[in-house]
Amino acid sequence: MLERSLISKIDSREATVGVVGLGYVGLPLAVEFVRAGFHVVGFELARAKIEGVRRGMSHVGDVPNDRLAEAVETGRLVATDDFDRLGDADAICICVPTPLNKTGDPDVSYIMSVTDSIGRTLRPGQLVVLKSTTYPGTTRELLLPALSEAGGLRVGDDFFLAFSPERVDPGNPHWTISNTPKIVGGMTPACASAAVALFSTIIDNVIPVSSTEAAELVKLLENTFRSVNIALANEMAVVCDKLGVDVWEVIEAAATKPFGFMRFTPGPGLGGHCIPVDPHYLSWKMKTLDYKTRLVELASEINAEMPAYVAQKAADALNQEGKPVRGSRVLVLGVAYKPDVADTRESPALDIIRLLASKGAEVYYHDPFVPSLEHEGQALSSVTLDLGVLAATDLIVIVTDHSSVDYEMIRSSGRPVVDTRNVLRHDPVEEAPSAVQAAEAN
Ligand code: SAJ
Repeated sequence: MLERSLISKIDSREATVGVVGLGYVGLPLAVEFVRAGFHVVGFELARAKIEGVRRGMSHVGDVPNDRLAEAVETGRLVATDDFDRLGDADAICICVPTPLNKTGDPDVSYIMSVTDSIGRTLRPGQLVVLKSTTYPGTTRELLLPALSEAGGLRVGDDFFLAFSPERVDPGNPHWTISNTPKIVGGMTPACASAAVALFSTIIDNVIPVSSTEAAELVKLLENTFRSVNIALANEMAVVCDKLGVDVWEVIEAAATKPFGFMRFTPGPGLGGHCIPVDPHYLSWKMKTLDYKTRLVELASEINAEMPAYVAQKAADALNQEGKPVRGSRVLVLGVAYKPDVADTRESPALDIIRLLASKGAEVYYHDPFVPSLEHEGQALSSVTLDLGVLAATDLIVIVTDHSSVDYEMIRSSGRPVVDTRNVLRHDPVEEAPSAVQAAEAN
């Protein structure tokens, strides 16, 4: 029984774990498996990342250098671009990107390239776990045939195949790999058992579901849930703006409801390579089945419209000052996709910069986490945030509310501000009595 021998190799830590893709998911996972006692081979295409890992220099914010160096010093973490060594691993976790291509459709080329490599060295007793977020059916329709045809091995008997989504909230100090419940869907019960055994060595709570499709959909539900609720918050921001009501007051008041409400906040749009992307994997798959996921798609549209909405608010704010956009100096404060991370992928700030520049504004940015930025072929550098810079600024647009920024300086500069994150925290109750207070006063 190959399943049993694999599980005993996992339990005894004799198993070698392969992690393909040493990014924000793969590198933390590799380090956790080393800390659990395994030999880990990290497979990565980028030479710079491989060299960095070997030197104990982390390229992932959630993995401090000392933690990586400690793992390397055990002698049980190696990084390589030699994918022929995939056959050495008893268990392989695929943690490669699943972006959208130019037409907005799923790009599973990274998954398929790795799967082909695994297929070339697939041997009896190996477990393969796909972790990349993808559309339901990917594991069964793409990976299973590619691996089964490779060497005539039978899934569930000769090799094991599962899907297990990552749940990483970059920058979140509280929820870590080990204390975040892990969902696992096996192609067969034996596949599920092997995957549960593997992740149970590093995660407190591992939960099997009945199929790989169920596991794939769990992840898409989690992230689509966020996209839809963020879209509602964004639509409420537009509604409140048109009604002259403070959306932040409304949300904070609604959030006092102890049941049946979950607080989401409006913003300049959706960033990161998950929430803006993942819902499109679901809607794309359903289109192939002639079903239009209208709510999912509408939410994505609303979120995607927010950068243009913010650019318009900026133009309106300049207009209030009697200044045209053209020639005005606009400081974008924060370009990462969310606070206290350095990642600018899909960041709405990039759209806002582009839109304002296209209207003729002289746009520059400050972000303590992002020293430089590639913008339409131009290299932009983060400017120092000081009174001199602020005095020469016609408008400040707060796009990302990093906690380390001196907002008191922003407020005291007296410059006009479009605050998409309510970080200047004007308290609407202090400024003007709410309807409730007005009623009570009468
Ligand atoms: N955002 C809002 N309003 C909100 C919440 C978020 O505008 O109320 C924006 C953020 O500014 C950001 C984007 O949405 O631009 C995504 O934010 P996020 O908090 O979902 O952060 P991600 O994409 O780094 O991580 C998410 C995980 N986040 C949380 O669970 C809080 C989780 O959904 C996934 O585990 C992860 O993506 C992933 O890798 O799929």
